[in-house]
Amino acid sequence: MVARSSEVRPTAVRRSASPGAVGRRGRRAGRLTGLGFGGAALLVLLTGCDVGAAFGGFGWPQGGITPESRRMYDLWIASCIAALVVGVFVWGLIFWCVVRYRKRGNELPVQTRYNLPMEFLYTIAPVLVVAVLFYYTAVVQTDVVKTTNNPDVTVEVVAFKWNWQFNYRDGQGVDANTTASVLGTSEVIPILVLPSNRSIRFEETSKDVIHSFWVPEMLFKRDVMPGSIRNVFEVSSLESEGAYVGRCAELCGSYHAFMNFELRVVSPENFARFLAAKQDGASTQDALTSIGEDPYAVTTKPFETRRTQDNFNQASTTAGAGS
Ligand SMILES: [Cu+2]
Repeated sequence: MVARSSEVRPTAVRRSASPGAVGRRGRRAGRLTGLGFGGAALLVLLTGCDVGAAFGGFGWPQGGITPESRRMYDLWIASCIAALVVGVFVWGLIFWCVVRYRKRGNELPVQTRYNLPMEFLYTIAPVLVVAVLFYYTAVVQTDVVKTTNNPDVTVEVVAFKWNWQFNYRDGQGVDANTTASVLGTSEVIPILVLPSNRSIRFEETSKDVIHSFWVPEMLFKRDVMPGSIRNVFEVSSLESEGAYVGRCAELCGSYHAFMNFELRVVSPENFARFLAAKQDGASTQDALTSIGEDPYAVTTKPFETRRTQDNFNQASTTAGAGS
């Protein structure tokens, strides 16, 4: 009976059933698992040495100047490392299978079906990976869009085709008063002066169409909506003093690309002096000069619209005039 039943079994099955083969497989599986854990441990060690900087931020902009930007950056780097760990594991399995189970003859390989542990693994593992990524994304997002009741500075951002106005406010919401204002023109880039190491609340509103307030070093942009919608966001601190270019990141019309401004981060003392000078009626340029800052933007310049009489279509003007 035993002899008969062993005769109908495929050769490969008989081979795998031998205790020696099981031991070898066990050792191989152990080695693979060890390699996987070793690789993961190496990556964790490398994380301590700032993997992000070594790999150019994996495509994410570096040099953020707010705590929020650093949290988003860390989330991105951790997600990339997690993806790489999974990727290396899968690539390893693929190449191992290609070599281990390459065609050696005409014998049909073992046909494995209904391997419940494997099916369980490749159903549960992706769900776990997505759940972990979702959890950390939700935590970071909640932190980034969080607003507080008592920010140190509140500034109203007013966008219009194609420039910006920045109003320093004495409180929050539409009912607060503007205590000083900076307005951009076609000739002068508006400079938004803000203090370092203070929490800043931005309240956005548009006079016409949808714009988007974007300072690349904040690694954050938010649409500026017309009407009653008042988009609000906060940064808990601007950590590095300096000048940073700001842009409109929403295609808002012909001169959208020219809609730049400059964020100038100064010390809290200089900010107080700047604001006092503005409230005394000084121009933005004079107020900037009074605190030892460059009076004009240094990161961008007014664009040449080239809208002169010379390049204006005279023929169409004439035709238009007659109608
Ligand atoms: Cu715009």
